Amino acid sequence: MASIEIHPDVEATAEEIAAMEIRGAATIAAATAGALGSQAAESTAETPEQFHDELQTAAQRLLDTRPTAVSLPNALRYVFERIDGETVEELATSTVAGVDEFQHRLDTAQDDLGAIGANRLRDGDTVLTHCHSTDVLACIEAAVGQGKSLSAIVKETRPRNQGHITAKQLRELDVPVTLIVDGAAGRYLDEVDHVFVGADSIAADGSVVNKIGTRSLAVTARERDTPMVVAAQTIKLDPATLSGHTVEIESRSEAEVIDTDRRESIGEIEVGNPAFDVTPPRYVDAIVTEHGQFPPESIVMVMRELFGEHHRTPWTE
Ligand code: RUB
Repeated sequence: MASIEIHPDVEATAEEIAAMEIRGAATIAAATAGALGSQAAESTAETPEQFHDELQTAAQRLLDTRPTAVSLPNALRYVFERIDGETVEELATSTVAGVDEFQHRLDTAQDDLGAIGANRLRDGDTVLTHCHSTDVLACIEAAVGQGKSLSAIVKETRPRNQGHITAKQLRELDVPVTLIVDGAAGRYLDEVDHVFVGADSIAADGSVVNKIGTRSLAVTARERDTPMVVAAQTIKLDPATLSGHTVEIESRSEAEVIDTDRRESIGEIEVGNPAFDVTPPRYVDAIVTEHGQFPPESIVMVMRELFGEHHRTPWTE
């Protein structure tokens, strides 16, 4: 049997996702689909069977990078379900068309979601953000586009400081930004009108998996009656949770938390670095998607409609 060649774009994309040079659930999805497109467009397969093997191997390489954002398997699922044809050429053409369609839908979904999220925001409002979410920024950008004047409190988001990216992009929108350390969020919640966060995965019961620190933010926001809004395109819905699977929480390198010298100077310690946490639905006021906003408890209906009862993993079939 001929050896399976992974396209250099797939390898590069996988390495960049693992190293978080490509990060954030929607961006990971777009890059994953693009890499699969390169694999298909420049396939060296001589038979349809080899083509399928190539795509499955590429998909597995991409899946092995980060486990939590369901947008990655959802991107693969979308493209695999559109692969069709008798010859390698036909199979490649349908794959590339599926990738183009997926990427176009991602853009459209984010625009539609942004327009819906913007309706929650009033002129003069202050928004508190955690991490960096393109879905959240789409809501703020749409509100600014409607002429609303907003300001933002931005949590730095240890250990990787994705809040710095959020702060920069908000400044590009001319939104005044106050950058705070994560532990200061409670101090500011009385001054803010909404907390807006993104999601990496949303489970069938409406639990929201997002960057570590989201849960404690949500609990404190509820205590202050500050609305907690999750901006998440439907590719963040995890169909595997319909059949009882749980979302795997990525644990990242201890070196992201503390450098070796500092650590050694402290003495014998353990270091934990979970990258995400789970916010129960009771702390979430609304999930804003491209199809409208939903209370978290009813997101299961959207999930069933979009994915059916049984989630497939076509890259293993
Ligand atoms: C990113 C993160 C973001 C979601 C949503 O984590 O938790 O809130 O992925 O982002 P990391 P988006 O930096 O570890 O990837 O709205 O852009 O999909």
